Amino acid sequence: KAAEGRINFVEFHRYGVIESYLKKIAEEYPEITRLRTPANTTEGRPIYMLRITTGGSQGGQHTKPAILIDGGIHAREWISPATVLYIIQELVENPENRHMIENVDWMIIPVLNPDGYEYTHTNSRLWRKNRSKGKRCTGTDLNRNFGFHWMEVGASSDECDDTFAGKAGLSEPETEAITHIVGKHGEQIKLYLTFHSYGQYLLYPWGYTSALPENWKEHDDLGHAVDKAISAVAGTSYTIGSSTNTLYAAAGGSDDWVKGVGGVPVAFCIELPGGGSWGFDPPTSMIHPVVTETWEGVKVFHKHVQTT
Ligand code: ING
Ligand code: ZN
Repeated sequence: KAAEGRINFVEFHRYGVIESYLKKIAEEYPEITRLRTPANTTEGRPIYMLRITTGGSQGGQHTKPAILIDGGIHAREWISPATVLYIIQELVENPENRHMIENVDWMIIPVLNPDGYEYTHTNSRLWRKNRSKGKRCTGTDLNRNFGFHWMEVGASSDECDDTFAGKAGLSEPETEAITHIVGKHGEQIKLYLTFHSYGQYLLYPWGYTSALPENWKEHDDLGHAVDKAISAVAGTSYTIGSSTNTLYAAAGGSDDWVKGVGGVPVAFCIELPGGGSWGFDPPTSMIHPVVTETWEGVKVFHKHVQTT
């Protein structure tokens, strides 16, 4: 049974609550956590990255394989930050999972787009982009802004569109936060997971082309193993394949950049289950079932990194 945490999974939290939780656990578990602020947003909010590993700053850290995880690239996909927070809670607060932080170093950003996330709470529930100002409209789609085959397909150059790719590749502080982390720890990072919603897909590169990466079979086998673990809980099943061949072609996604430029061998974009009238607004009663079943999949991802 999971340890009692300081955050709950019966409601979607405002950024301030998430911020307090991260600070509290970083304070309470100094031997296994480090809280960093890799960037600030255009509205001045800090983006947080929690690093979780045993051994403190000396023993082990930097030498183990690492897993990089982000959530909340898209503002309205609320189940994503909830899922990533649950992963943090399990890794930090549940002693049963100690082995998972002993042999792997975790770098976790629960909300990459806090400006957009707050805007979906205060103004417009279905906002997708960040909140950087343009001349006529606001917001860049962070998952079209990464600088690898930027703007080649499935992205818009009109700043008023939901898939506006930005003034240039990597023009935004949020995307820069990811490239900075990967630039610094690229060799160590063996797996990247980016959580989105919705549709129950385990997507691997590429998004910019229908061609497949050299290690597509590793992705495909791993995806099927993860699906098996998740579906064993309550029957939720995922479709596995490359972004282009399974969903649609779109360049500038984070997973394409992390693999294609960052050199991280394995990358997945996980489209969590949907719900509610728009798909992006599952009822709060769905949070606990989704985050707990998804955690079973994360265990399989961890095992893969540990044994390869
Ligand atoms: N889906 C992703 C999107 O950014 C994706 C899926 C990513 C497709 C990259 C192709 C390439 O559109 C959601 N839900 O955001
Ligand atoms: Zn998304």
